[in-house]
Amino acid sequence: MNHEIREELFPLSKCLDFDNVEDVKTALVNTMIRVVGVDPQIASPREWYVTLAYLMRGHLSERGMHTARDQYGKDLKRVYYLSMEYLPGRRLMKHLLDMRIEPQMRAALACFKQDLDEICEQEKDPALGNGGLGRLAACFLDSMATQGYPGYGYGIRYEFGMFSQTIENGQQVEHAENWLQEGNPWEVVRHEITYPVRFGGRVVHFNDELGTESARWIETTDVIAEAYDIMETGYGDGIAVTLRLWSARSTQDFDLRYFNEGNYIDAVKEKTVSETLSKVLYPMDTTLMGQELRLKQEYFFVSASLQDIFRRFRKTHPGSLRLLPEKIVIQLNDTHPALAIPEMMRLLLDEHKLSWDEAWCITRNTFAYTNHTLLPEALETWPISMMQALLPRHMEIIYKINHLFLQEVRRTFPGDGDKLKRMSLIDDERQRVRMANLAVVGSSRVNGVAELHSRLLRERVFPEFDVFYPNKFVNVTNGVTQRRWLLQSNPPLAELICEAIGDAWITDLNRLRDLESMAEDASFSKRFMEIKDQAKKRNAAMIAQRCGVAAIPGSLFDTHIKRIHEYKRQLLNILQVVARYNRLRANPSSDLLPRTVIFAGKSAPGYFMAKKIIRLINDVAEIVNHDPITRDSLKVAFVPNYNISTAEILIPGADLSEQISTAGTEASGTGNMKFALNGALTIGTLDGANIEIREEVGEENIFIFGLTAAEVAARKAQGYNPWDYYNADPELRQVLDMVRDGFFCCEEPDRYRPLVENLLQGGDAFMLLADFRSYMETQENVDTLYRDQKLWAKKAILNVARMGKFSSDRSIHTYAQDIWDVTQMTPPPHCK
Ligand code: 26Q
Repeated sequence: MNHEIREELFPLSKCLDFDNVEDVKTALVNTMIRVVGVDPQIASPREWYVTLAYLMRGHLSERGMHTARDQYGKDLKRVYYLSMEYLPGRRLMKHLLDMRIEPQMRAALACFKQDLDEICEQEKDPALGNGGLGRLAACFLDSMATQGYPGYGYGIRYEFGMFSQTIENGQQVEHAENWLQEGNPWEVVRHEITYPVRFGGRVVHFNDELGTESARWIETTDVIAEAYDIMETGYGDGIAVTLRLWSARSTQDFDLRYFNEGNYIDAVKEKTVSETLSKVLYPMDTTLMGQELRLKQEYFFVSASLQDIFRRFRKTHPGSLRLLPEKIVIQLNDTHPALAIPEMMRLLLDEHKLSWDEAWCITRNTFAYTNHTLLPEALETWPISMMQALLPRHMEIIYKINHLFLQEVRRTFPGDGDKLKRMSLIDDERQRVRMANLAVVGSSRVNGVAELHSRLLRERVFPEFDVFYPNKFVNVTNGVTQRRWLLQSNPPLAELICEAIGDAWITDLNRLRDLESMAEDASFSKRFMEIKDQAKKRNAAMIAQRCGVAAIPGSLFDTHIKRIHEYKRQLLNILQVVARYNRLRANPSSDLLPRTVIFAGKSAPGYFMAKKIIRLINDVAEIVNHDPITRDSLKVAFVPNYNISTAEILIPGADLSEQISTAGTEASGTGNMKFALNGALTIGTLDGANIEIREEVGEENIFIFGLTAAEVAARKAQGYNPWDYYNADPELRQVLDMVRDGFFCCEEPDRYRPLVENLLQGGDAFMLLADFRSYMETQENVDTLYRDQKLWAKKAILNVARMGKFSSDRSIHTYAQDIWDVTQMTPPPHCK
């Protein structure tokens, strides 16, 4: 392909000068009239939002073309990030900040009597994910773009994202999240980029002309995958990363003409059945197993993505599939896209007629797999019968991969039948396919997401694989993008930092170290604390509006926000709150430090215990917030519908970050990093990335409590008895008795009996009782320190200064070096 001639014919050169306010004004008016079709004289804030979005999208598209031309021209190796979830947050302000044109845009809008912040508020927050894993994918796209890596994201364009949550009578109620109802101005539909995705049918084997055995997958039911692109440029607006989301479309339109009148309605029904594939995100962040629709979603997305990846590869390397691992790498975000491994085998074997050994060599060297969980019950498995019915050819391929793999294992570990059983891709007893084992065998690298997690993965989850594949397991500690989690979510703090040390930290977070010298500077500390105070006021206003709770002015804002899960131990926190309440009531004149305890998070709709915990928090809030003895020194708020946009307000406005999972259960956590970056101190266990945060900030600047992962394991091995703690600790006993006996729910005294029984009779799987006393004592240390505002400020500033490691830029550089083997591009020039 001759790019130079084309370049001449279609130069990417004349575009809008965003620094010229008059030009921006003209462009806005033109876009509104010609594209949105609205008269600017009467436009609503929403119509202004759509106008801005289209204007920016046009620019992003131009950046995308520059990047694509560069990548094709230089034949660069590409990274494909496959993730079932993305939580990118609102786009508008992000792009204005990336392009550094926020002031110009604000000024242009002011001329039209419009307020940029109000306009930004119009945007729906795309909730195409559950929690950490989805947000990580979004941080990674931002970092890839900012740091200039040739990357693409693939995912599903769910019509209904994560449900929106309200709290009614203290309980979670789920509502459909119809985020596309009013359209999505950031996406571009690619009607010409569609692929068929096949399901069901059967496989026939035959010998081809050359006498080699071939397989054909026939009599399938097909669905069409249609591409929607969202462009992402990073800070400085240099390089673009495309996020391509697949939407399911029926193939049935074609068949309709063959149908007689009587079958018409049924034919349309069929059509809607195929289109349910991209209808809704599964709102659980562990595998509640066996939903056929979920398996179909996984294959749908994987099959479309691989067809697209192959198409792009063949454009530049026709007929040389052996080059694939040199030119592309596919990162699997957990096992959800692990079917990509047998799918690539199928394409290479059945469609490209490669030999098994060649196909396997290419496949294994193309994939890498990130694991995000240690909980054994959260490892994905699928019933063989379901896979057999839906993906018969893949099932054959998986059996063959397994057969050859186990043969090798047998040679290395002769006579160890148990080991073979554990390593098998098939769980014979339960008749299920183990997706994690498939992903490990089919990838060149497997990584955990924090040091401890990666070590425990090797020691506890995949010990046999670790011996068998000595260099396969690596660590890449998670990170977060400072562009969203400081620059965008906390502008006053970002500005203070820029004034003090310049703006290099925006793309190189290690530069924050320069703040260390200001930790004891009186005027810097003062401004730092004023900014925190402002952020708390903004936070308090949001909380008042959203849940009607009045935060206590000047109190310590103690914040626990994340998915509601037993292992994350929101229950331990609320038990601590009850103990605090009891102390206040027992001693009303004590000067216990005033606190506002803030919770937010969603429970999986079918997760009984998590839903009880939400209700308990709300019931406790109801009593505590209205008790005249305590209401001025203790407030509890549950903020409904936690999402990226609420996190952007809650995190800057927090003093204390709760990261209190049972040691050895939280893979990494990323909220912990966002809080510390905004100057909150952490109270946490030695779990996930908390350990590395402690290493960075120093143990005197973090509140660590509780058992270590090793101690948890030892205690369990000895036989852990929660009653020992109940009997030995009167304060704990009083708290548990109150919850169990209905103190917080007089109208239904047994409401929380199951929660307490789960702890006492049920064995307390997450060891809340074992850690309770240590947690209480550490919370007292928090109170003591908070009374010394100067010392608190110093520690908070040191936390910010020492967060350099936790930028997703660092994570991405590590992936690029250790796993992907890709290099940074130089940003193409900006047009003027
Ligand atoms: C799988 C199959 C069927 C239905 C749902 C799922 C499913 C969906 C989402 C399973 C897991 C998830 C999400 C997991 C997740 O968010 N894990 C978090 O990942 C973060 C980023 O690495 C870590 O920081 C957190 O510690 C981890 O909990």
